[in-house]
Amino acid sequence: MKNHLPPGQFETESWPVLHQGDVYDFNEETWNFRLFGEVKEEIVLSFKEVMSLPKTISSIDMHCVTTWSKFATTFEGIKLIEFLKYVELPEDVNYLKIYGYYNGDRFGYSANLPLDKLLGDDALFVYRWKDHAHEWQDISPKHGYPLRFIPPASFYLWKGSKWVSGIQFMKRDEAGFWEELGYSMTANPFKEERYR
Ligand SMILES: Nc1nc2c(c(=O)[nH]1)N[C@H]1C(S)=C(S)[C@@H](COP(=O)(O)O)O[C@H]1N2
Ligand SMILES: [Mo]
Repeated sequence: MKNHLPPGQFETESWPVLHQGDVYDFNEETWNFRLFGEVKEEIVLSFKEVMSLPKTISSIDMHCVTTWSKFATTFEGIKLIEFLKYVELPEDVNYLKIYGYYNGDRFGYSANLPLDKLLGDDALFVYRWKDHAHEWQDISPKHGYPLRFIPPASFYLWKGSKWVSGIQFMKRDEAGFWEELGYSMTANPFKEERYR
């Protein structure tokens, strides 16, 4: 796969850390993953249940809206579609919000995304990574331990919630944390969709 730098971005070898608020302190006893919103029945999965889902290894480019891009980090994680097997969705559910921790609230951060762009190997809830300079290792607390979302490279990285807590299924597109503050709903780096 050829590396492709979106307009206004520069390549970095390092993996910068960027988020609002404090770092989530993982506790397996209280951790769970909720599937809710426009679903026939809400589901709550335990850490063990989530970690027993089938694994996928995938190399994904990351593009942060603050202009750094990191190419081809290899992640191990769980595809979004693995979670779809747990819920029955009405036909007109086309959007979702992926939630994550923010300052004491496990659902304080969120990002909205269109469901049809998240059906591949490059929409991953990840827990391990490596790259050409690093061996396989756990996602660190600052990068989202124990589980964080990495969106396909056709979305800026703010769509990748760290310390994930659940997925809300929606019939209409609704703004998440940064989108409410003026960032793009669609967030395609190749079209430079930074703000709205
Ligand atoms: N829970 C949570 N997830 C978050 C954020 C945040 O503030 N809180 N920031 C987002 C932004 S703006 C970016 S660029 C990426 C950065 O991920 P990284 O620190 O692993 O590079 O995380 C995203 N996920
Ligand atoms: Mo960001």
